[in-house]
Amino acid sequence: MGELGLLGSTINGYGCAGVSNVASGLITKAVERVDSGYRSGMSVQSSLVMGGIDEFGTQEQKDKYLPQMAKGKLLGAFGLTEPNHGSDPGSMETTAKPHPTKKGYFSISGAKTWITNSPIADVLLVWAKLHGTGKIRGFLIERSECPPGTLETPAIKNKNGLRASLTGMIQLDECPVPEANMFPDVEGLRGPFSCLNSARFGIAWGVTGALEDCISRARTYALERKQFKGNPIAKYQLVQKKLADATTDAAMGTLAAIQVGRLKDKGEAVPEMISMIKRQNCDRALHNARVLQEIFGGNAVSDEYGIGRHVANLFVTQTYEGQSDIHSTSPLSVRRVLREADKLSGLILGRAITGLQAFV
Ligand code: TGC
Ligand code: FAD
Repeated sequence: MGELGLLGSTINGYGCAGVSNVASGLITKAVERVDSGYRSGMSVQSSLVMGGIDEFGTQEQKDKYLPQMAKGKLLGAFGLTEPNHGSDPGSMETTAKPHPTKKGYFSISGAKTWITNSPIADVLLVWAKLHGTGKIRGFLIERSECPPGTLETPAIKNKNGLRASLTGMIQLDECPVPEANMFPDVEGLRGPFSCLNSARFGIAWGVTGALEDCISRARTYALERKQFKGNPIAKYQLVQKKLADATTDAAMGTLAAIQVGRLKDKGEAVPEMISMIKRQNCDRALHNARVLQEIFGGNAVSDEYGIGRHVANLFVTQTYEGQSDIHSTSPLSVRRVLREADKLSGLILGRAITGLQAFV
Protein backbone atom coordinates (compact mmCIF):
# COMPACT_ATOMS: atom_id res chain seq x y z
CA MET A 1 0.00 0.00 0.00
CA GLY A 2 2.88 2.35 0.79
CA GLU A 3 4.47 1.71 -2.61
CA LEU A 4 1.15 2.42 -4.33
CA GLY A 5 0.67 5.74 -2.47
CA LEU A 6 -2.50 4.57 -0.73
CA LEU A 7 -1.46 5.52 2.82
CA GLY A 8 -2.50 8.96 4.07
CA SER A 9 -3.55 9.65 0.49
CA THR A 10 -5.38 12.94 1.23
CA ILE A 11 -2.43 14.47 3.11
CA ASN A 12 -0.42 17.11 1.26
CA GLY A 13 3.37 16.76 1.47
CA TYR A 14 5.49 14.25 3.43
CA GLY A 15 5.49 11.90 0.39
CA CYS A 16 1.68 11.49 0.49
CA ALA A 17 -0.42 11.53 -2.69
CA GLY A 18 -2.54 14.60 -1.76
CA VAL A 19 -5.67 13.40 -3.58
CA SER A 20 -9.27 14.56 -2.99
CA ASN A 21 -11.61 13.02 -0.45
CA VAL A 22 -13.69 11.56 -3.26
CA ALA A 23 -10.59 9.91 -4.76
CA SER A 24 -9.58 8.51 -1.37
CA GLY A 25 -13.12 7.18 -0.94
CA LEU A 26 -12.83 5.35 -4.26
CA ILE A 27 -9.53 3.81 -3.11
CA THR A 28 -11.17 2.70 0.13
CA LYS A 29 -14.08 1.18 -1.73
CA ALA A 30 -11.78 -0.83 -4.00
CA VAL A 31 -9.71 -2.09 -1.06
CA GLU A 32 -12.74 -3.12 1.02
CA ARG A 33 -14.17 -4.97 -1.97
CA VAL A 34 -11.32 -7.41 -1.33
CA ASP A 35 -11.80 -7.60 2.45
CA SER A 36 -12.84 -5.18 5.21
CA GLY A 37 -9.75 -6.20 7.17
CA TYR A 38 -7.46 -4.72 4.50
CA ARG A 39 -9.39 -1.45 4.59
CA SER A 40 -9.25 -1.49 8.36
CA GLY A 41 -5.46 -1.66 8.37
CA MET A 42 -5.33 1.13 5.78
CA SER A 43 -7.86 3.33 7.65
CA VAL A 44 -6.09 3.11 10.98
CA GLN A 45 -2.75 4.00 9.43
CA SER A 46 -4.14 6.75 7.17
CA SER A 47 -7.10 8.41 8.87
CA LEU A 48 -6.67 7.68 12.55
CA VAL A 49 -2.91 7.96 13.05
CA MET A 50 -1.41 9.88 10.08
CA GLY A 51 -4.53 12.08 9.95
CA GLY A 52 -4.24 12.82 13.68
CA ILE A 53 -0.55 13.71 13.39
CA ASP A 54 -1.21 15.88 10.32
CA GLU A 55 -4.05 17.76 12.04
CA PHE A 56 -2.80 18.02 15.62
CA GLY A 57 0.92 17.15 15.64
CA THR A 58 3.87 19.50 16.05
CA GLN A 59 6.07 20.13 12.99
CA GLU A 60 8.70 17.84 14.56
CA GLN A 61 6.15 15.04 14.98
CA LYS A 62 4.98 15.44 11.37
CA ASP A 63 8.53 15.41 9.99
CA LYS A 64 9.48 12.43 12.10
CA TYR A 65 6.54 10.11 11.47
CA LEU A 66 4.57 11.03 8.33
CA PRO A 67 7.13 10.26 5.59
CA GLN A 68 7.89 6.82 7.03
CA MET A 69 4.23 6.06 7.66
CA ALA A 70 3.35 7.08 4.09
CA LYS A 71 5.80 4.47 2.82
CA GLY A 72 4.45 1.84 5.22
CA LYS A 73 7.84 1.60 6.94
CA LEU A 74 6.30 2.62 10.29
CA LEU A 75 2.95 1.17 11.31
CA GLY A 76 0.44 2.97 13.54
CA ALA A 77 -2.35 1.98 15.98
CA PHE A 78 -5.08 4.12 17.56
CA GLY A 79 -5.93 3.44 21.19
CA LEU A 80 -9.25 4.90 22.34
CA THR A 81 -11.48 1.98 23.42
CA GLU A 82 -10.94 0.49 26.89
CA PRO A 83 -12.20 -2.75 28.42
CA ASN A 84 -14.83 -0.84 30.45
CA HIS A 85 -15.48 2.08 28.05
CA GLY A 86 -16.32 1.51 24.37
CA SER A 87 -19.25 3.64 23.20
CA ASP A 88 -18.47 6.06 26.03
CA PRO A 89 -14.77 6.90 25.64
CA GLY A 90 -15.24 10.10 27.67
CA SER A 91 -15.17 7.89 30.80
CA MET A 92 -11.75 6.41 29.99
CA GLU A 93 -9.47 5.43 32.88
CA THR A 94 -6.04 5.62 31.21
CA THR A 95 -4.02 8.46 32.75
CA ALA A 96 -0.85 10.41 32.05
CA LYS A 97 0.96 12.00 34.99
CA PRO A 98 4.40 13.54 35.39
CA HIS A 99 6.99 10.74 35.55
CA PRO A 100 8.26 10.35 39.13
CA THR A 101 11.92 9.93 38.13
CA LYS A 102 12.38 10.94 34.46
CA LYS A 103 12.29 14.70 33.97
CA GLY A 104 10.46 15.83 30.82
CA TYR A 105 8.47 12.58 30.64
CA PHE A 106 4.92 11.49 31.37
CA SER A 107 4.11 8.16 32.98
CA ILE A 108 1.11 6.55 31.25
CA SER A 109 -0.89 3.68 32.77
CA GLY A 110 -4.06 1.98 31.59
CA ALA A 111 -5.46 -0.57 29.16
CA LYS A 112 -6.93 -0.26 25.67
CA THR A 113 -8.67 -3.15 23.96
CA TRP A 114 -9.87 -4.18 20.50
CA ILE A 115 -7.10 -2.13 18.91
CA THR A 116 -6.44 -2.74 15.21
CA ASN A 117 -2.76 -3.39 14.41
CA SER A 118 -1.66 -3.03 18.07
CA PRO A 119 0.37 -6.28 18.16
CA ILE A 120 2.62 -5.09 15.32
CA ALA A 121 2.41 -1.27 15.51
CA ASP A 122 5.57 0.83 15.84
CA VAL A 123 3.75 4.05 16.85
CA LEU A 124 0.70 3.92 19.11
CA LEU A 125 -1.51 7.01 19.30
CA VAL A 126 -2.99 6.59 22.78
CA TRP A 127 -5.65 8.86 24.27
CA ALA A 128 -5.34 9.38 28.04
CA LYS A 129 -6.55 11.79 30.72
CA LEU A 130 -3.91 14.25 31.82
CA HIS A 131 -3.34 14.28 35.56
CA GLY A 132 -4.33 17.63 37.05
CA THR A 133 -6.69 18.79 34.31
CA GLY A 134 -8.51 15.47 33.75
CA LYS A 135 -8.71 16.41 30.04
CA ILE A 136 -8.18 13.82 27.30
CA ARG A 137 -4.89 14.30 25.39
CA GLY A 138 -3.20 12.38 22.56
CA PHE A 139 0.23 10.74 23.06
CA LEU A 140 2.48 9.15 20.44
CA ILE A 141 4.09 6.11 22.07
CA GLU A 142 7.04 4.56 20.23
CA ARG A 143 7.36 0.87 20.93
CA SER A 144 11.13 0.90 20.45
CA GLU A 145 11.53 3.52 23.21
CA CYS A 146 9.46 1.73 25.87
CA PRO A 147 11.43 0.00 28.65
CA PRO A 148 10.63 -3.73 29.08
CA GLY A 149 7.43 -4.39 31.02
CA THR A 150 5.90 -0.93 30.42
CA LEU A 151 4.13 -1.73 27.13
CA GLU A 152 2.47 -5.02 26.15
CA THR A 153 0.27 -5.51 23.07
CA PRO A 154 -1.18 -9.04 23.20
CA ALA A 155 -3.23 -10.16 20.18
CA ILE A 156 -6.91 -11.04 20.54
CA LYS A 157 -7.11 -14.55 19.07
CA ASN A 158 -9.85 -16.54 17.34
CA LYS A 159 -11.94 -13.64 16.01
CA ASN A 160 -14.91 -14.72 13.90
CA GLY A 161 -14.85 -11.48 11.87
CA LEU A 162 -12.19 -9.26 10.35
CA ARG A 163 -9.78 -12.19 10.38
CA ALA A 164 -7.48 -10.59 7.80
CA SER A 165 -6.72 -7.80 10.29
CA LEU A 166 -4.69 -8.11 13.48
CA THR A 167 -6.41 -6.85 16.64
CA GLY A 168 -5.04 -6.64 20.16
CA MET A 169 -4.76 -4.79 23.44
CA ILE A 170 -2.45 -1.99 24.59
CA GLN A 171 -1.39 -2.46 28.21
CA LEU A 172 0.58 0.41 29.71
CA ASP A 173 2.23 0.16 33.11
CA GLU A 174 3.91 3.40 34.08
CA CYS A 175 5.19 3.75 30.54
CA PRO A 176 7.57 6.73 30.17
CA VAL A 177 6.60 8.97 27.23
CA PRO A 178 8.48 12.20 26.37
CA GLU A 179 6.46 15.40 26.83
CA ALA A 180 7.35 16.24 23.22
CA ASN A 181 5.24 13.25 22.12
CA MET A 182 1.95 14.79 23.31
CA PHE A 183 -0.25 16.62 20.79
CA PRO A 184 0.23 20.20 21.95
CA ASP A 185 -3.06 21.98 21.48
CA VAL A 186 -6.02 19.62 21.22
CA GLU A 187 -7.81 18.46 24.37
CA GLY A 188 -11.07 16.65 25.09
CA LEU A 189 -12.92 14.23 22.82
CA ARG A 190 -12.62 16.64 19.88
CA GLY A 191 -9.13 15.17 19.27
CA PRO A 192 -10.03 11.50 18.76
CA PHE A 193 -13.38 12.31 17.16
CA SER A 194 -11.78 14.57 14.54
CA CYS A 195 -9.60 11.61 13.48
CA LEU A 196 -12.69 9.41 13.53
CA ASN A 197 -14.59 11.75 11.19
CA SER A 198 -12.19 10.83 8.38
CA ALA A 199 -12.10 7.13 9.24
CA ARG A 200 -15.91 6.92 9.47
CA PHE A 201 -16.16 8.66 6.09
CA GLY A 202 -13.85 5.94 4.71
CA ILE A 203 -15.97 3.15 6.21
CA ALA A 204 -19.09 4.61 4.58
CA TRP A 205 -17.35 4.22 1.22
CA GLY A 206 -15.65 0.93 2.00
CA VAL A 207 -18.71 -1.11 2.94
CA THR A 208 -20.31 -0.35 -0.44
CA GLY A 209 -17.29 -2.12 -1.98
CA ALA A 210 -17.76 -5.17 0.26
CA LEU A 211 -21.47 -5.22 -0.61
CA GLU A 212 -20.72 -5.03 -4.34
CA ASP A 213 -18.46 -8.06 -4.00
CA CYS A 214 -21.30 -9.91 -2.24
CA ILE A 215 -23.65 -8.97 -5.12
CA SER A 216 -21.16 -10.15 -7.72
CA ARG A 217 -20.59 -13.46 -5.94
CA ALA A 218 -24.33 -14.03 -5.39
CA ARG A 219 -25.15 -13.21 -9.03
CA THR A 220 -22.55 -15.66 -10.34
CA TYR A 221 -23.76 -18.38 -7.97
CA ALA A 222 -27.44 -17.81 -8.83
CA LEU A 223 -26.70 -18.12 -12.56
CA GLU A 224 -24.82 -21.38 -12.08
CA ARG A 225 -26.93 -23.09 -9.43
CA LYS A 226 -29.90 -25.02 -10.88
CA GLN A 227 -32.98 -26.13 -8.90
CA PHE A 228 -36.43 -27.31 -10.10
CA LYS A 229 -36.60 -28.48 -13.74
CA GLY A 230 -32.97 -27.46 -14.36
CA ASN A 231 -33.65 -23.76 -13.97
CA PRO A 232 -30.87 -21.48 -12.66
CA ILE A 233 -32.13 -20.04 -9.37
CA ALA A 234 -31.46 -16.56 -10.87
CA LYS A 235 -34.59 -17.18 -12.93
CA TYR A 236 -36.82 -16.89 -9.84
CA GLN A 237 -38.12 -13.43 -8.94
CA LEU A 238 -37.63 -13.97 -5.21
CA VAL A 239 -33.90 -14.38 -5.88
CA GLN A 240 -33.84 -11.45 -8.31
CA LYS A 241 -35.41 -9.18 -5.69
CA LYS A 242 -32.59 -9.90 -3.26
CA LEU A 243 -30.07 -8.85 -5.90
CA ALA A 244 -32.12 -5.79 -6.89
CA ASP A 245 -32.46 -4.59 -3.28
CA ALA A 246 -28.76 -5.00 -2.61
CA THR A 247 -27.77 -3.28 -5.85
CA THR A 248 -30.08 -0.34 -5.08
CA ASP A 249 -28.59 0.13 -1.61
CA ALA A 250 -25.02 -0.15 -2.92
CA ALA A 251 -25.77 2.54 -5.53
CA MET A 252 -27.56 4.87 -3.08
CA GLY A 253 -24.82 4.45 -0.50
CA THR A 254 -22.13 5.23 -3.04
CA LEU A 255 -23.95 8.36 -4.21
CA ALA A 256 -24.41 9.62 -0.65
CA ALA A 257 -20.71 9.04 0.03
CA ILE A 258 -19.76 10.92 -3.14
CA GLN A 259 -21.93 13.86 -2.08
CA VAL A 260 -20.39 14.03 1.40
CA GLY A 261 -16.93 13.64 -0.20
CA ARG A 262 -17.58 16.63 -2.46
CA LEU A 263 -18.72 18.67 0.55
CA LYS A 264 -15.65 17.54 2.51
CA ASP A 265 -13.45 18.66 -0.38
CA LYS A 266 -15.08 22.09 -0.14
CA GLY A 267 -14.74 22.14 3.68
CA GLU A 268 -18.52 22.01 4.09
CA ALA A 269 -19.10 18.53 5.55
CA VAL A 270 -20.22 18.36 9.21
CA PRO A 271 -19.74 15.34 11.52
CA GLU A 272 -23.47 14.58 11.58
CA MET A 273 -23.42 13.93 7.83
CA ILE A 274 -20.59 11.47 8.32
CA SER A 275 -22.48 9.72 11.16
CA MET A 276 -25.47 9.50 8.87
CA ILE A 277 -23.67 7.81 5.94
CA LYS A 278 -21.48 5.63 8.19
CA ARG A 279 -24.56 4.30 9.96
CA GLN A 280 -26.77 3.92 6.91
CA ASN A 281 -24.19 2.35 4.61
CA CYS A 282 -22.96 -0.09 7.27
CA ASP A 283 -26.50 -1.13 8.23
CA ARG A 284 -27.61 -1.61 4.63
CA ALA A 285 -24.42 -3.47 3.66
CA LEU A 286 -24.81 -5.85 6.62
CA HIS A 287 -28.53 -6.40 6.03
CA ASN A 288 -28.13 -7.05 2.30
CA ALA A 289 -25.08 -9.28 2.74
CA ARG A 290 -27.08 -11.41 5.19
CA VAL A 291 -29.96 -11.68 2.71
CA LEU A 292 -27.64 -12.47 -0.23
CA GLN A 293 -26.06 -15.19 1.90
CA GLU A 294 -29.37 -17.07 1.65
CA ILE A 295 -28.86 -17.48 -2.12
CA PHE A 296 -25.92 -19.80 -1.42
CA GLY A 297 -28.00 -22.23 0.65
CA GLY A 298 -25.76 -24.59 2.64
CA ASN A 299 -22.70 -23.50 0.66
CA ALA A 300 -22.95 -20.10 2.42
CA VAL A 301 -21.36 -21.78 5.41
CA SER A 302 -18.24 -22.69 3.42
CA ASP A 303 -15.31 -20.23 3.43
CA GLU A 304 -14.81 -21.10 -0.24
CA TYR A 305 -17.72 -18.89 -1.34
CA GLY A 306 -16.54 -15.77 0.54
CA ILE A 307 -20.02 -14.51 1.44
CA GLY A 308 -19.91 -15.57 5.11
CA ARG A 309 -16.56 -13.80 5.46
CA HIS A 310 -18.10 -10.53 4.25
CA VAL A 311 -21.13 -10.94 6.57
CA ALA A 312 -18.88 -11.44 9.62
CA ASN A 313 -16.72 -8.48 8.57
CA LEU A 314 -19.72 -6.21 7.99
CA PHE A 315 -20.97 -6.89 11.52
CA VAL A 316 -17.67 -5.41 12.73
CA THR A 317 -17.95 -2.34 10.50
CA GLN A 318 -21.42 -1.68 11.96
CA THR A 319 -19.90 -1.89 15.46
CA TYR A 320 -16.56 -0.12 15.45
CA GLU A 321 -16.01 3.63 15.13
CA GLY A 322 -19.38 4.09 16.82
CA GLN A 323 -22.01 1.34 16.78
CA SER A 324 -24.97 2.18 14.51
CA ASP A 325 -27.38 2.90 17.38
CA ILE A 326 -24.81 5.23 18.94
CA HIS A 327 -24.66 7.23 15.69
CA SER A 328 -28.41 7.81 16.00
CA THR A 329 -28.53 8.86 19.65
CA SER A 330 -28.07 12.63 19.76
CA PRO A 331 -31.20 14.73 19.11
CA LEU A 332 -28.94 17.75 18.68
CA SER A 333 -27.27 15.92 15.82
CA VAL A 334 -30.59 15.15 14.17
CA ARG A 335 -31.56 18.84 14.28
CA ARG A 336 -28.24 19.82 12.73
CA VAL A 337 -28.49 17.17 10.03
CA LEU A 338 -31.86 18.53 9.05
CA ARG A 339 -30.52 22.09 9.07
CA GLU A 340 -27.73 20.94 6.75
CA ALA A 341 -30.06 18.72 4.76
CA ASP A 342 -29.94 20.74 1.56
CA LYS A 343 -26.19 20.39 1.32
CA LEU A 344 -26.25 16.73 2.24
CA SER A 345 -29.10 15.78 -0.01
CA GLY A 346 -27.77 17.74 -2.99
CA LEU A 347 -29.00 16.11 -6.13
CA ILE A 348 -29.53 12.77 -4.46
CA LEU A 349 -32.43 13.06 -2.09
CA GLY A 350 -34.05 16.07 -3.72
CA ARG A 351 -36.63 17.78 -1.57
CA ALA A 352 -37.60 14.70 0.46
CA ILE A 353 -35.44 15.50 3.48
CA THR A 354 -36.29 19.19 3.32
CA GLY A 355 -39.91 18.19 3.93
CA LEU A 356 -38.84 16.61 7.22
CA GLN A 357 -37.63 20.00 8.43
CA ALA A 358 -41.25 20.98 8.96
CA PHE A 359 -41.36 18.54 11.87
CA VAL A 360 -38.41 20.06 13.77
P1 TGC B 1 -20.33 14.75 23.51
O1 TGC B 1 -20.53 15.45 24.84
O2 TGC B 1 -21.44 14.66 22.55
O3 TGC B 1 -19.04 15.39 22.81
C1 TGC B 1 -17.82 15.56 23.52
C2 TGC B 1 -16.95 16.53 22.73
O4 TGC B 1 -16.54 15.91 21.51
C3 TGC B 1 -16.99 16.71 20.40
N1 TGC B 1 -17.40 15.80 19.32
C4 TGC B 1 -16.87 15.84 18.10
N2 TGC B 1 -15.92 16.63 17.56
C5 TGC B 1 -15.59 16.43 16.28
N3 TGC B 1 -16.17 15.45 15.53
C6 TGC B 1 -17.12 14.63 16.04
N4 TGC B 1 -17.64 13.65 15.30
C7 TGC B 1 -17.51 14.81 17.38
N5 TGC B 1 -18.37 14.17 18.21
C8 TGC B 1 -18.31 14.80 19.39
C9 TGC B 1 -18.16 17.50 20.94
O5 TGC B 1 -18.39 18.65 20.18
C10 TGC B 1 -17.68 17.81 22.33
O6 TGC B 1 -16.73 18.86 22.26
P2 TGC B 1 -16.52 19.89 23.46
O7 TGC B 1 -15.45 20.82 22.93
O8 TGC B 1 -17.84 20.52 23.66
O9 TGC B 1 -16.07 19.09 24.63
O10 TGC B 1 -19.76 13.29 23.83
P3 TGC B 1 -20.32 12.11 24.69
O11 TGC B 1 -19.29 11.79 25.72
O12 TGC B 1 -21.73 12.37 25.13
O13 TGC B 1 -20.28 10.95 23.61
C11 TGC B 1 -21.28 10.77 22.66
C12 TGC B 1 -20.76 10.17 21.33
C13 TGC B 1 -21.91 9.45 20.69
C14 TGC B 1 -20.30 11.34 20.45
C15 TGC B 1 -19.55 9.27 21.51
O14 TGC B 1 -19.59 8.62 22.66
C16 TGC B 1 -19.27 8.30 20.37
O15 TGC B 1 -19.15 8.65 19.20
N6 TGC B 1 -19.06 7.03 20.73
C17 TGC B 1 -18.54 6.06 19.80
C18 TGC B 1 -17.12 5.73 20.19
C19 TGC B 1 -16.27 5.47 18.99
O16 TGC B 1 -16.56 5.84 17.87
N7 TGC B 1 -15.16 4.79 19.23
C20 TGC B 1 -14.26 4.54 18.16
C21 TGC B 1 -13.00 3.86 18.64
S1 TGC B 1 -11.76 3.82 17.37
C22 TGC B 1 -12.24 2.57 16.37
O17 TGC B 1 -13.25 1.95 16.51
C23 TGC B 1 -11.32 2.29 15.26
S2 TGC B 1 -11.73 0.90 14.32
C24 TGC B 1 -10.65 1.22 13.07
C25 TGC B 1 -10.59 0.18 12.02
O18 TGC B 1 -10.07 -0.92 12.30
O19 TGC B 1 -10.99 0.50 10.88
P1 FAD C 1 -20.46 -1.17 24.20
O1 FAD C 1 -20.16 0.27 24.30
O2 FAD C 1 -20.39 -2.00 25.43
O3 FAD C 1 -21.89 -1.34 23.53
C1 FAD C 1 -22.58 -2.61 23.52
C2 FAD C 1 -23.96 -2.39 22.94
O4 FAD C 1 -24.67 -1.48 23.79
C3 FAD C 1 -23.94 -1.76 21.54
O5 FAD C 1 -24.95 -2.33 20.75
C4 FAD C 1 -24.25 -0.29 21.81
O6 FAD C 1 -24.89 0.35 20.72
C5 FAD C 1 -25.17 -0.39 23.01
N1 FAD C 1 -25.15 0.85 23.79
C6 FAD C 1 -24.12 1.40 24.48
N2 FAD C 1 -24.47 2.58 25.02
C7 FAD C 1 -25.76 2.79 24.66
C8 FAD C 1 -26.69 3.85 24.89
N3 FAD C 1 -26.36 4.93 25.59
N4 FAD C 1 -27.92 3.74 24.34
C9 FAD C 1 -28.26 2.65 23.62
N5 FAD C 1 -27.43 1.62 23.35
C10 FAD C 1 -26.19 1.69 23.87
N6 FAD C 1 -11.23 0.80 19.11
C11 FAD C 1 -10.14 1.62 19.08
O7 FAD C 1 -10.02 2.53 19.92
N7 FAD C 1 -9.17 1.46 18.13
C12 FAD C 1 -9.22 0.50 17.18
O8 FAD C 1 -8.32 0.37 16.34
C13 FAD C 1 -10.34 -0.41 17.21
N8 FAD C 1 -10.40 -1.45 16.33
C14 FAD C 1 -11.40 -2.39 16.46
C15 FAD C 1 -11.34 -3.56 15.68
C16 FAD C 1 -12.32 -4.55 15.85
C17 FAD C 1 -12.21 -5.81 15.06
C18 FAD C 1 -13.38 -4.35 16.77
C19 FAD C 1 -14.46 -5.39 16.94
C20 FAD C 1 -13.43 -3.19 17.53
C21 FAD C 1 -12.43 -2.21 17.41
N9 FAD C 1 -12.41 -1.09 18.25
C22 FAD C 1 -11.34 -0.22 18.20
C23 FAD C 1 -13.40 -0.94 19.31
C24 FAD C 1 -14.74 -0.41 18.84
O9 FAD C 1 -14.67 0.95 18.53
C25 FAD C 1 -15.78 -0.69 19.95
O10 FAD C 1 -16.01 -2.08 19.97
C26 FAD C 1 -17.07 0.09 19.72
O11 FAD C 1 -16.86 1.47 19.89
C27 FAD C 1 -18.19 -0.36 20.68
O12 FAD C 1 -17.75 -0.39 22.01
P2 FAD C 1 -17.97 -1.72 22.91
O13 FAD C 1 -17.50 -2.89 22.13
O14 FAD C 1 -17.34 -1.47 24.23
O15 FAD C 1 -19.52 -1.84 23.06
